[in-house]
Amino acid sequence: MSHTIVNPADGAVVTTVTASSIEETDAAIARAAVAQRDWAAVAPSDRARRLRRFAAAVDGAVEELAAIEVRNSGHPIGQARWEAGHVRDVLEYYSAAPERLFGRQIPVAGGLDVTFQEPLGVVGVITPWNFPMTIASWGFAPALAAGNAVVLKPAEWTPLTSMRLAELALEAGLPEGLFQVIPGKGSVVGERFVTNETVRKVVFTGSTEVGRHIMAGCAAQVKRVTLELGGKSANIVFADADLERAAATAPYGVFENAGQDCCARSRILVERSAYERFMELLEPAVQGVKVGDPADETTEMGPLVARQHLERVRSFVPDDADVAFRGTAPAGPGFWFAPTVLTPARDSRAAREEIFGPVVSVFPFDDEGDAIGFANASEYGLSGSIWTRDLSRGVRVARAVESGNLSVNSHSSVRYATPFGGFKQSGLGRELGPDAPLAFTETKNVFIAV
Ligand code: TAP
Repeated sequence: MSHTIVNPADGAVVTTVTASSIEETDAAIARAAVAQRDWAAVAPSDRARRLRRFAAAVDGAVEELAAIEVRNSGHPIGQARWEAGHVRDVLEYYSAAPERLFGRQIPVAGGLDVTFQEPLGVVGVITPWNFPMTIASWGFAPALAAGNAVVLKPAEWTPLTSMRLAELALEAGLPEGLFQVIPGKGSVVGERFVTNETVRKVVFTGSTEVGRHIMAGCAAQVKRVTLELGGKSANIVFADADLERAAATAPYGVFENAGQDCCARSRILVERSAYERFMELLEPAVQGVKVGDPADETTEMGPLVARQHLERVRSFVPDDADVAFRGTAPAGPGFWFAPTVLTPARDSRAAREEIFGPVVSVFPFDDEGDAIGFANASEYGLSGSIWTRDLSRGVRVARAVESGNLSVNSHSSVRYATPFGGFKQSGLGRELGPDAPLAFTETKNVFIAV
Protein backbone atom coordinates (compact mmCIF):
# COMPACT_ATOMS: atom_id res chain seq x y z
CA MET A 1 0.00 0.00 0.00
CA SER A 2 1.25 3.50 -0.71
CA HIS A 3 0.45 6.94 0.65
CA THR A 4 0.30 10.11 -1.47
CA ILE A 5 2.28 13.09 -0.18
CA VAL A 6 0.65 16.43 -1.02
CA ASN A 7 2.18 19.92 -1.03
CA PRO A 8 0.00 21.89 1.43
CA ALA A 9 0.67 25.18 -0.36
CA ASP A 10 -0.96 24.15 -3.65
CA GLY A 11 -2.47 20.68 -3.17
CA ALA A 12 -0.13 19.17 -5.81
CA VAL A 13 1.13 15.60 -5.43
CA VAL A 14 4.81 15.59 -4.33
CA THR A 15 5.45 11.84 -4.31
CA THR A 16 4.12 8.57 -2.98
CA VAL A 17 5.55 6.62 -0.08
CA THR A 18 5.13 2.90 0.48
CA ALA A 19 3.47 2.10 3.79
CA SER A 20 5.15 -0.70 5.76
CA SER A 21 3.31 -3.83 6.87
CA ILE A 22 3.41 -5.51 10.28
CA GLU A 23 5.86 -8.11 8.88
CA GLU A 24 8.18 -5.38 7.57
CA THR A 25 7.99 -3.59 10.91
CA ASP A 26 8.91 -6.79 12.77
CA ALA A 27 11.83 -7.37 10.40
CA ALA A 28 13.12 -3.83 10.98
CA ILE A 29 12.86 -4.27 14.75
CA ALA A 30 14.79 -7.56 14.52
CA ARG A 31 17.54 -5.85 12.44
CA ALA A 32 17.67 -3.04 15.02
CA ALA A 33 18.15 -5.55 17.86
CA VAL A 34 21.17 -7.06 16.09
CA ALA A 35 22.69 -3.64 15.35
CA GLN A 36 22.12 -2.50 18.93
CA ARG A 37 24.19 -5.31 20.44
CA ASP A 38 27.21 -4.22 18.38
CA TRP A 39 26.58 -0.52 18.99
CA ALA A 40 26.51 -0.94 22.76
CA ALA A 41 29.95 -2.57 22.55
CA VAL A 42 31.49 0.31 20.55
CA ALA A 43 33.86 2.42 22.66
CA PRO A 44 32.12 5.55 23.99
CA SER A 45 34.62 7.83 22.23
CA ASP A 46 33.89 6.08 18.94
CA ARG A 47 30.12 6.34 19.40
CA ALA A 48 30.61 10.04 20.09
CA ARG A 49 32.70 10.46 16.94
CA ARG A 50 30.11 8.75 14.76
CA LEU A 51 27.32 10.91 16.14
CA ARG A 52 29.41 14.01 15.43
CA ARG A 53 29.78 12.77 11.85
CA PHE A 54 26.02 12.32 11.62
CA ALA A 55 25.64 15.92 12.88
CA ALA A 56 28.11 17.09 10.22
CA ALA A 57 26.15 15.24 7.52
CA VAL A 58 22.96 16.99 8.64
CA ASP A 59 24.83 20.30 8.64
CA GLY A 60 25.82 19.71 5.03
CA ALA A 61 22.20 18.92 4.14
CA VAL A 62 20.45 21.82 5.90
CA GLU A 63 19.31 23.44 2.65
CA GLU A 64 18.17 20.11 1.20
CA LEU A 65 16.23 19.11 4.32
CA ALA A 66 14.65 22.57 4.56
CA ALA A 67 13.55 22.42 0.91
CA ILE A 68 11.96 19.00 1.50
CA GLU A 69 10.06 20.32 4.55
CA VAL A 70 8.78 23.31 2.58
CA ARG A 71 7.20 20.96 0.00
CA ASN A 72 6.05 18.25 2.41
CA SER A 73 4.80 20.33 5.36
CA GLY A 74 4.35 23.86 3.99
CA HIS A 75 6.77 25.32 6.54
CA PRO A 76 8.19 28.72 5.59
CA ILE A 77 11.73 28.25 4.29
CA GLY A 78 13.33 30.31 7.09
CA GLN A 79 11.63 28.20 9.72
CA ALA A 80 12.42 24.94 7.91
CA ARG A 81 16.10 25.93 7.78
CA TRP A 82 16.02 26.58 11.53
CA GLU A 83 14.48 23.12 12.06
CA ALA A 84 17.22 21.36 10.06
CA GLY A 85 19.88 23.34 11.96
CA HIS A 86 18.20 22.35 15.22
CA VAL A 87 18.49 18.64 14.31
CA ARG A 88 22.23 19.18 13.76
CA ASP A 89 22.50 21.00 17.12
CA VAL A 90 20.61 18.25 18.96
CA LEU A 91 22.93 15.62 17.48
CA GLU A 92 26.03 17.65 18.35
CA TYR A 93 24.79 18.19 21.90
CA TYR A 94 24.09 14.49 22.51
CA SER A 95 27.27 13.36 20.76
CA ALA A 96 28.97 14.33 24.05
CA ALA A 97 26.72 11.98 26.04
CA PRO A 98 28.35 8.57 25.40
CA GLU A 99 31.43 9.74 27.32
CA ARG A 100 29.39 11.32 30.11
CA LEU A 101 26.95 8.55 31.06
CA PHE A 102 28.42 8.37 34.53
CA GLY A 103 27.48 5.81 37.13
CA ARG A 104 27.99 6.34 40.84
CA GLN A 105 30.11 4.75 43.53
CA ILE A 106 27.98 4.43 46.64
CA PRO A 107 29.47 3.88 50.12
CA VAL A 108 28.23 0.54 51.55
CA ALA A 109 29.54 -1.94 54.13
CA GLY A 110 31.63 -4.95 53.04
CA GLY A 111 32.57 -3.97 49.52
CA LEU A 112 32.38 -1.65 46.57
CA ASP A 113 29.03 -0.60 45.10
CA VAL A 114 28.81 0.95 41.62
CA THR A 115 25.99 1.82 39.25
CA PHE A 116 25.97 1.57 35.45
CA GLN A 117 23.60 3.23 32.94
CA GLU A 118 22.79 0.36 30.58
CA PRO A 119 21.03 0.94 27.22
CA LEU A 120 17.44 -0.29 26.95
CA GLY A 121 17.86 -2.00 23.55
CA VAL A 122 15.49 -1.07 20.73
CA VAL A 123 13.54 2.19 21.10
CA GLY A 124 10.44 2.96 19.00
CA VAL A 125 9.87 6.65 18.22
CA ILE A 126 6.48 7.79 16.86
CA THR A 127 6.33 11.38 15.59
CA PRO A 128 3.54 13.79 14.58
CA TRP A 129 3.29 15.89 11.42
CA ASN A 130 3.77 19.37 12.87
CA PHE A 131 7.57 19.44 13.38
CA PRO A 132 8.62 16.21 11.66
CA MET A 133 12.41 16.41 11.86
CA THR A 134 12.97 18.32 15.10
CA ILE A 135 10.70 16.08 17.19
CA ALA A 136 12.27 13.00 15.59
CA SER A 137 15.73 14.17 16.68
CA TRP A 138 14.60 14.69 20.30
CA GLY A 139 13.97 10.96 20.39
CA PHE A 140 16.66 9.40 18.21
CA ALA A 141 19.70 11.53 19.21
CA PRO A 142 19.75 10.86 22.99
CA ALA A 143 18.58 7.25 22.45
CA LEU A 144 21.46 6.49 20.05
CA ALA A 145 23.93 8.32 22.32
CA ALA A 146 22.90 6.08 25.23
CA GLY A 147 23.66 2.95 23.20
CA ASN A 148 20.22 2.06 21.84
CA ALA A 149 18.95 1.33 18.33
CA VAL A 150 16.00 3.36 17.04
CA VAL A 151 13.08 2.50 14.78
CA LEU A 152 11.11 5.62 13.90
CA LYS A 153 7.61 5.93 12.47
CA PRO A 154 6.95 9.38 11.00
CA ALA A 155 3.43 10.75 10.58
CA GLU A 156 1.85 9.55 7.33
CA TRP A 157 1.46 13.11 5.98
CA THR A 158 5.09 14.15 6.59
CA PRO A 159 7.62 11.29 6.33
CA LEU A 160 10.11 12.80 3.86
CA THR A 161 12.65 14.60 6.08
CA SER A 162 12.84 11.67 8.51
CA MET A 163 13.46 9.27 5.60
CA ARG A 164 16.30 11.52 4.39
CA LEU A 165 17.77 11.69 7.92
CA ALA A 166 17.99 7.88 8.01
CA GLU A 167 19.96 7.96 4.73
CA LEU A 168 22.27 10.65 6.13
CA ALA A 169 22.93 8.49 9.19
CA LEU A 170 24.09 5.65 6.94
CA GLU A 171 26.17 7.99 4.77
CA ALA A 172 27.82 9.29 7.96
CA GLY A 173 28.84 5.76 8.96
CA LEU A 174 26.24 4.72 11.51
CA PRO A 175 25.85 0.94 11.32
CA GLU A 176 23.15 -0.57 9.09
CA GLY A 177 19.95 -1.18 11.07
CA LEU A 178 20.84 1.12 13.97
CA PHE A 179 18.54 3.97 12.95
CA GLN A 180 15.67 2.98 10.68
CA VAL A 181 12.71 5.03 9.52
CA ILE A 182 9.63 2.94 8.81
CA PRO A 183 6.87 4.92 7.10
CA GLY A 184 3.36 3.61 7.52
CA LYS A 185 0.12 3.88 9.39
CA GLY A 186 -0.02 4.58 13.11
CA SER A 187 -2.53 1.79 13.52
CA VAL A 188 -0.10 -0.67 11.89
CA VAL A 189 3.56 0.36 12.41
CA GLY A 190 3.05 2.52 15.52
CA GLU A 191 0.80 -0.07 17.11
CA ARG A 192 3.45 -2.75 16.43
CA PHE A 193 6.08 -0.77 18.34
CA VAL A 194 3.78 -1.13 21.32
CA THR A 195 3.04 -4.85 20.93
CA ASN A 196 6.44 -6.16 19.72
CA GLU A 197 8.30 -7.22 22.87
CA THR A 198 11.74 -6.47 21.41
CA VAL A 199 10.92 -2.74 21.54
CA ARG A 200 11.79 -1.73 25.09
CA LYS A 201 10.57 1.85 25.06
CA VAL A 202 8.10 3.92 23.03
CA VAL A 203 8.62 7.66 22.64
CA PHE A 204 5.37 9.13 21.39
CA THR A 205 4.55 12.68 20.36
CA GLY A 206 1.02 13.38 19.21
CA SER A 207 -2.52 13.73 20.45
CA THR A 208 -3.53 13.02 24.03
CA GLU A 209 -6.10 10.50 22.81
CA VAL A 210 -3.57 8.33 20.96
CA GLY A 211 -1.03 8.85 23.76
CA ARG A 212 -3.45 7.37 26.30
CA HIS A 213 -4.02 4.36 24.02
CA ILE A 214 -0.26 3.82 23.63
CA MET A 215 0.35 4.07 27.36
CA ALA A 216 -2.36 1.48 28.02
CA GLY A 217 -0.76 -0.84 25.45
CA CYS A 218 2.71 -0.37 26.95
CA ALA A 219 1.33 -1.14 30.42
CA ALA A 220 0.61 -4.72 29.30
CA GLN A 221 4.38 -5.31 28.99
CA VAL A 222 5.53 -2.73 31.55
CA LYS A 223 7.18 -1.07 28.55
CA ARG A 224 8.84 2.30 29.16
CA VAL A 225 7.04 5.23 27.58
CA THR A 226 7.55 8.96 27.12
CA LEU A 227 4.54 11.00 25.99
CA GLU A 228 4.58 14.52 24.53
CA LEU A 229 0.93 15.42 23.96
CA GLY A 230 -1.37 18.39 23.40
CA GLY A 231 -1.48 21.89 24.85
CA LYS A 232 -3.67 24.95 25.40
CA SER A 233 -1.08 27.33 26.74
CA ALA A 234 -1.73 30.74 28.28
CA ASN A 235 0.03 34.00 27.46
CA ILE A 236 -0.60 36.16 30.54
CA VAL A 237 -0.14 39.91 30.03
CA PHE A 238 -0.13 42.11 33.14
CA ALA A 239 -0.93 45.82 32.87
CA ASP A 240 2.62 46.78 33.95
CA ALA A 241 4.18 44.86 31.02
CA ASP A 242 5.85 46.44 28.01
CA LEU A 243 2.50 46.28 26.17
CA GLU A 244 3.99 47.24 22.81
CA ARG A 245 6.40 44.29 22.94
CA ALA A 246 3.83 41.91 24.40
CA ALA A 247 1.36 42.74 21.60
CA ALA A 248 3.99 42.74 18.83
CA THR A 249 5.23 39.26 19.82
CA ALA A 250 1.88 37.66 20.75
CA PRO A 251 1.14 36.59 17.13
CA TYR A 252 4.47 34.76 16.99
CA GLY A 253 3.64 33.00 20.28
CA VAL A 254 0.66 31.34 18.60
CA PHE A 255 0.74 31.64 14.80
CA GLU A 256 4.21 30.22 14.28
CA ASN A 257 3.93 27.10 12.14
CA ALA A 258 0.36 28.26 11.45
CA GLY A 259 -0.52 27.49 15.07
CA GLN A 260 0.29 23.80 14.54
CA ASP A 261 2.48 23.91 17.60
CA CYS A 262 1.86 22.07 20.85
CA CYS A 263 3.35 25.11 22.66
CA ALA A 264 1.09 27.64 20.89
CA ARG A 265 -0.03 30.33 23.35
CA SER A 266 -3.59 29.98 22.11
CA ARG A 267 -5.17 31.75 25.10
CA ILE A 268 -4.10 35.36 25.68
CA LEU A 269 -5.09 36.59 29.16
CA VAL A 270 -4.86 40.38 29.55
CA GLU A 271 -5.28 42.36 32.78
CA ARG A 272 -8.59 44.21 32.44
CA SER A 273 -7.14 47.74 32.83
CA ALA A 274 -4.80 47.12 29.84
CA TYR A 275 -7.23 45.07 27.72
CA GLU A 276 -8.44 47.81 25.37
CA ARG A 277 -4.93 49.19 24.71
CA PHE A 278 -3.56 45.67 24.17
CA MET A 279 -6.26 44.87 21.58
CA GLU A 280 -5.51 48.15 19.74
CA LEU A 281 -1.85 47.10 19.55
CA LEU A 282 -2.58 43.45 18.70
CA GLU A 283 -4.73 44.18 15.64
CA PRO A 284 -1.97 45.67 13.42
CA ALA A 285 0.47 43.02 14.70
CA VAL A 286 -1.86 40.22 13.55
CA GLN A 287 -2.60 41.92 10.24
CA GLY A 288 1.14 42.33 9.71
CA VAL A 289 1.88 38.59 9.82
CA LYS A 290 3.07 37.72 6.32
CA VAL A 291 1.11 34.64 5.22
CA GLY A 292 1.91 33.10 1.85
CA ASP A 293 4.21 31.01 -0.33
CA PRO A 294 6.40 28.99 2.06
CA ALA A 295 9.26 29.05 -0.45
CA ASP A 296 9.42 32.86 -0.22
CA GLU A 297 12.20 33.96 2.19
CA THR A 298 10.00 36.71 3.67
CA THR A 299 7.01 34.47 4.50
CA GLU A 300 6.24 34.15 8.20
CA MET A 301 3.28 31.75 8.09
CA GLY A 302 2.45 29.03 5.57
CA PRO A 303 -0.62 26.84 4.98
CA LEU A 304 -2.10 24.19 7.24
CA VAL A 305 -0.74 20.69 6.68
CA ALA A 306 -3.77 19.03 5.01
CA ARG A 307 -7.34 19.66 3.86
CA GLN A 308 -8.71 17.42 6.62
CA HIS A 309 -6.89 19.51 9.22
CA LEU A 310 -8.11 22.76 7.60
CA GLU A 311 -11.70 21.56 8.00
CA ARG A 312 -11.09 20.80 11.67
CA VAL A 313 -9.62 24.26 12.34
CA ARG A 314 -12.57 25.87 10.48
CA SER A 315 -14.99 24.10 12.80
CA PHE A 316 -13.72 26.31 15.66
CA VAL A 317 -14.70 29.49 13.82
CA PRO A 318 -18.37 29.12 12.79
CA ASP A 319 -20.21 32.04 11.16
CA ASP A 320 -21.45 33.31 14.54
CA ALA A 321 -18.00 33.11 16.23
CA ASP A 322 -16.84 36.13 18.27
CA VAL A 323 -14.17 37.24 15.79
CA ALA A 324 -12.37 40.40 16.96
CA PHE A 325 -10.19 40.69 13.84
CA ARG A 326 -8.31 38.64 11.26
CA GLY A 327 -5.09 38.73 9.29
CA THR A 328 -4.85 37.74 5.65
CA ALA A 329 -4.22 34.49 3.75
CA PRO A 330 -3.92 33.62 0.06
CA ALA A 331 -6.99 32.43 -1.82
CA GLY A 332 -6.88 29.57 -4.30
CA PRO A 333 -5.41 26.09 -4.03
CA GLY A 334 -3.69 25.01 -0.84
CA PHE A 335 -4.88 24.72 2.74
CA TRP A 336 -4.94 28.36 3.87
CA PHE A 337 -6.45 29.87 7.00
CA ALA A 338 -5.96 33.52 8.02
CA PRO A 339 -4.66 34.32 11.53
CA THR A 340 -7.83 34.81 13.57
CA VAL A 341 -8.42 36.48 16.94
CA LEU A 342 -11.51 35.47 18.93
CA THR A 343 -13.01 36.93 22.11
CA PRO A 344 -15.09 33.93 23.21
CA ALA A 345 -16.59 32.98 26.59
CA ARG A 346 -14.18 31.24 28.97
CA ASP A 347 -16.15 27.99 28.75
CA SER A 348 -16.51 27.94 24.95
CA ARG A 349 -15.08 25.13 22.81
CA ALA A 350 -12.47 27.49 21.27
CA ALA A 351 -11.32 28.48 24.76
CA ARG A 352 -10.98 24.91 26.02
CA GLU A 353 -9.88 22.63 23.17
CA GLU A 354 -6.58 22.50 21.35
CA ILE A 355 -7.24 23.99 17.89
CA PHE A 356 -3.74 23.43 16.43
CA GLY A 357 -4.31 26.21 13.91
CA PRO A 358 -3.87 30.00 13.63
CA VAL A 359 -6.72 30.86 15.99
CA VAL A 360 -6.17 32.64 19.31
CA SER A 361 -8.69 33.60 22.00
CA VAL A 362 -8.26 36.73 24.15
CA PHE A 363 -9.78 37.12 27.63
CA PRO A 364 -9.63 39.92 30.22
CA PHE A 365 -8.69 38.98 33.81
CA ASP A 366 -9.14 40.81 37.12
CA ASP A 367 -6.06 40.04 39.23
CA GLU A 368 -3.12 37.66 39.60
CA GLY A 369 -5.25 34.96 41.26
CA ASP A 370 -7.84 35.11 38.49
CA ALA A 371 -5.10 34.84 35.82
CA ILE A 372 -3.46 31.82 37.48
CA GLY A 373 -6.83 30.15 38.09
CA PHE A 374 -7.92 30.51 34.45
CA ALA A 375 -4.48 29.52 33.09
CA ASN A 376 -4.73 26.33 35.16
CA ALA A 377 -8.37 25.64 34.24
CA SER A 378 -7.24 23.32 31.46
CA GLU A 379 -6.59 19.61 31.21
CA TYR A 380 -3.29 20.54 29.51
CA GLY A 381 -0.10 22.04 30.94
CA LEU A 382 2.67 22.31 28.37
CA SER A 383 3.90 25.90 27.96
CA GLY A 384 3.04 29.48 28.77
CA SER A 385 4.28 33.06 28.93
CA ILE A 386 4.06 35.82 31.52
CA TRP A 387 4.56 39.46 30.57
CA THR A 388 5.30 41.88 33.42
CA ARG A 389 7.98 44.39 34.48
CA ASP A 390 7.74 43.01 38.04
CA LEU A 391 10.14 40.06 37.94
CA SER A 392 9.09 38.85 41.41
CA ARG A 393 5.57 38.50 40.08
CA GLY A 394 6.92 36.89 36.90
CA VAL A 395 8.62 34.16 38.89
CA ARG A 396 5.70 33.81 41.34
CA VAL A 397 3.19 33.30 38.52
CA ALA A 398 5.56 30.99 36.61
CA ARG A 399 5.80 28.81 39.73
CA ALA A 400 2.00 28.78 40.14
CA VAL A 401 1.08 27.87 36.55
CA GLU A 402 0.77 24.08 36.20
CA SER A 403 2.86 23.74 33.09
CA GLY A 404 6.21 22.26 32.06
CA ASN A 405 7.74 25.20 30.17
CA LEU A 406 7.20 28.80 31.14
CA SER A 407 8.89 31.95 29.89
CA VAL A 408 8.81 35.46 31.34
CA ASN A 409 8.80 38.31 28.80
CA SER A 410 9.45 35.81 26.00
CA HIS A 411 7.63 33.06 24.11
CA SER A 412 10.49 30.59 23.93
CA SER A 413 9.80 26.98 24.93
CA VAL A 414 12.37 24.83 23.20
CA ARG A 415 16.13 24.82 23.64
CA TYR A 416 18.06 21.59 23.13
CA ALA A 417 19.99 22.16 26.38
CA THR A 418 16.92 22.51 28.64
CA PRO A 419 14.25 19.94 29.58
CA PHE A 420 10.95 19.97 27.70
CA GLY A 421 7.65 18.27 28.49
CA GLY A 422 4.19 18.61 29.93
CA PHE A 423 2.17 18.53 33.14
CA LYS A 424 -1.27 16.89 33.37
CA GLN A 425 -2.68 15.62 30.04
CA SER A 426 0.23 17.24 28.12
CA GLY A 427 2.50 14.32 28.72
CA LEU A 428 4.74 12.14 30.76
CA GLY A 429 8.51 12.39 31.08
CA ARG A 430 10.87 14.99 29.66
CA GLU A 431 12.86 15.29 26.44
CA LEU A 432 15.95 17.39 25.68
CA GLY A 433 18.30 18.86 28.29
CA PRO A 434 21.24 17.16 29.97
CA ASP A 435 19.21 14.27 31.44
CA ALA A 436 17.51 13.03 28.26
CA PRO A 437 19.99 10.16 27.62
CA LEU A 438 19.25 8.78 31.09
CA ALA A 439 15.64 8.22 30.02
CA PHE A 440 17.03 5.69 27.51
CA THR A 441 18.93 3.66 30.11
CA GLU A 442 18.29 1.34 33.00
CA THR A 443 20.28 1.89 36.18
CA LYS A 444 22.15 -1.27 37.11
CA ASN A 445 23.66 -1.67 40.58
CA VAL A 446 26.68 -3.94 41.10
CA PHE A 447 28.09 -4.87 44.50
CA ILE A 448 31.61 -6.34 44.70
CA ALA A 449 32.56 -7.92 48.01
CA VAL A 450 36.08 -6.99 49.10
P1 TAP B 1 -1.78 11.80 16.34
O1 TAP B 1 -2.95 11.60 15.49
O2 TAP B 1 -1.86 11.38 17.75
O3 TAP B 1 -0.57 11.09 15.59
C1 TAP B 1 0.74 11.14 16.07
C2 TAP B 1 1.50 9.93 15.55
O4 TAP B 1 0.94 8.76 16.13
C3 TAP B 1 1.42 9.75 14.04
O5 TAP B 1 2.64 9.25 13.58
C4 TAP B 1 0.31 8.72 13.91
O6 TAP B 1 0.37 7.98 12.71
C5 TAP B 1 0.60 7.83 15.11
N1 TAP B 1 -0.53 7.01 15.53
C6 TAP B 1 -1.86 7.20 15.30
N2 TAP B 1 -2.57 6.19 15.84
C7 TAP B 1 -1.70 5.34 16.43
C8 TAP B 1 -1.82 4.12 17.15
N3 TAP B 1 -3.00 3.57 17.40
N4 TAP B 1 -0.69 3.53 17.62
C9 TAP B 1 0.51 4.07 17.40
N5 TAP B 1 0.70 5.23 16.71
C10 TAP B 1 -0.39 5.86 16.24
O7 TAP B 1 -1.35 13.33 16.41
P2 TAP B 1 -1.12 14.33 15.21
O8 TAP B 1 -2.46 14.73 14.72
O9 TAP B 1 -0.14 13.79 14.25
O10 TAP B 1 -0.39 15.54 15.95
C11 TAP B 1 -1.07 16.55 16.57
C12 TAP B 1 -1.02 16.39 18.07
O11 TAP B 1 0.31 16.21 18.52
C13 TAP B 1 -1.51 17.61 18.78
O12 TAP B 1 -2.38 17.24 19.82
C14 TAP B 1 -0.26 18.23 19.37
O13 TAP B 1 -0.42 19.02 20.49
C15 TAP B 1 0.58 17.05 19.63
N6 TAP B 1 1.98 17.43 19.67
C16 TAP B 1 2.60 17.48 20.87
C17 TAP B 1 3.92 17.86 20.94
C18 TAP B 1 4.62 17.88 22.25
S1 TAP B 1 6.19 17.95 22.17
N7 TAP B 1 3.98 17.84 23.36
C19 TAP B 1 4.61 18.18 19.79
C20 TAP B 1 3.94 18.14 18.59
C21 TAP B 1 2.61 17.75 18.55
P3 TAP B 1 -0.50 8.43 11.43
O14 TAP B 1 0.22 9.53 10.80
O15 TAP B 1 -0.54 7.22 10.58
O16 TAP B 1 -1.86 8.82 11.95
